[in-house]
Amino acid sequence: MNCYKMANTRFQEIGVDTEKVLARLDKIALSLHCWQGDDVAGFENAGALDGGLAVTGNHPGRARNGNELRADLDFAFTLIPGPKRVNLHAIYAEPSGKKKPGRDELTADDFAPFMDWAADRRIGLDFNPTFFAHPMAASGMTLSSPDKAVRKYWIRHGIACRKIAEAFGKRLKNCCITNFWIPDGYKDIAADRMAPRKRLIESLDEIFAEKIDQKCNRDSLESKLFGIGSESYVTGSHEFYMGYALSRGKMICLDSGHFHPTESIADKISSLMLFSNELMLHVSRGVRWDSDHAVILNDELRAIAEEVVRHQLDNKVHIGLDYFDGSINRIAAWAIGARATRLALLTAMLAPAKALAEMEKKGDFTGRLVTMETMKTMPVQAVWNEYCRRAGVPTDGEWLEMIRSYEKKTLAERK
Ligand code: RNT
Ligand code: ZN
Repeated sequence: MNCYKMANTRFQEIGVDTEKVLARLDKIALSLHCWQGDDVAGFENAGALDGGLAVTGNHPGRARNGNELRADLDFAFTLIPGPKRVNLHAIYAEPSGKKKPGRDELTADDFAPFMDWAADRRIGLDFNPTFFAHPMAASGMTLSSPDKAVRKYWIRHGIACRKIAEAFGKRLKNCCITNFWIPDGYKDIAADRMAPRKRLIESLDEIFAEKIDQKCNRDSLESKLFGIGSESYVTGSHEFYMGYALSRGKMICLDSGHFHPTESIADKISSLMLFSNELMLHVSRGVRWDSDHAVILNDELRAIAEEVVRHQLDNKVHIGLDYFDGSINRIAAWAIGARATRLALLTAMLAPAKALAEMEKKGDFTGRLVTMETMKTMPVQAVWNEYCRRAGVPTDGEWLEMIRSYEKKTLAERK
């Protein structure tokens, strides 16, 4: 008997149908962040990354333009099972004319190569205005800046981005999610912690006043605890966006690296989903700080997946990856994180959720803990390999060689 058949029988014994699980798993799309492919450089030749973001490592073969980035994504897709989306940032515009548009002048045409590419592959795109790595963001403040001209510039950028996202959604017949993250904050102790937040409310309200077709684009807002250079104060804190997003009918975006190091976003999901219809996640991995390490199958990721799966939030919690590691093969970083995230979802789906909840309700905490421990050695890998095989992608242990040969054939040429 093959491994999958044995696993199927074993899971049946605990009341789980692996075929149903595989069908359910295959309906969840993961949004792959384009910026892992080029260390968040973008195509503007803007110079150094800032906004408190930092990429370390100089592994050879970074994508230097749209074609290289799309080729790398295509290759990554051959390593990642299941439905995918791609998450773009405004700095990935590829304007065709001689005159480069300002970020406040960008239009959907500037993203034609990515739109065509996504249409060919029948995948959806997500989007992000880029409020960093730009002279108008040099003060460390954008939408909450005390300088009206600065605020206005970024408001125009926000509006332009939502229109671009709307065009993505329309063209691809696949609703885009536009995520707003701003770097605004202070390195040192703030004298007035409220004024920037008031300005941020006004700026956001102005951006969202622009009517956009909800079927084509919806917005999320991402908080942060601190960044490099904004250690003492961040305008867009978690509490700020909780209040703002919930009062404006917008989505909150929880980034797993944006909280205290021992604070997990997994436990926030059940609370937020009682007050909101949808949620965006940026799955990342902080090591000591918001270091954006490649996501791996750790307890945190498993806990996040369990929350999504146990509460049947498959269509309501949108999962995007967000990290940038330049010290390892960048395509492998995509594959490691995306495979781990899907494997975490599969693992969660293979657990006897109903039985666990029943035990808990009855106060059988012994049974609950024993069952959870038993799950750790159940033959998940056999089901995972079967899923990969059916999706036509390599199983664990098979894809490293593919990475190595792409590195030799394609990345080595990029000098
Ligand atoms: C920054 C946020 C944000 C960015 C991307 C590039 O701390 O996590 O999501 O990583 O927009
Ligand atoms: Zn993020």
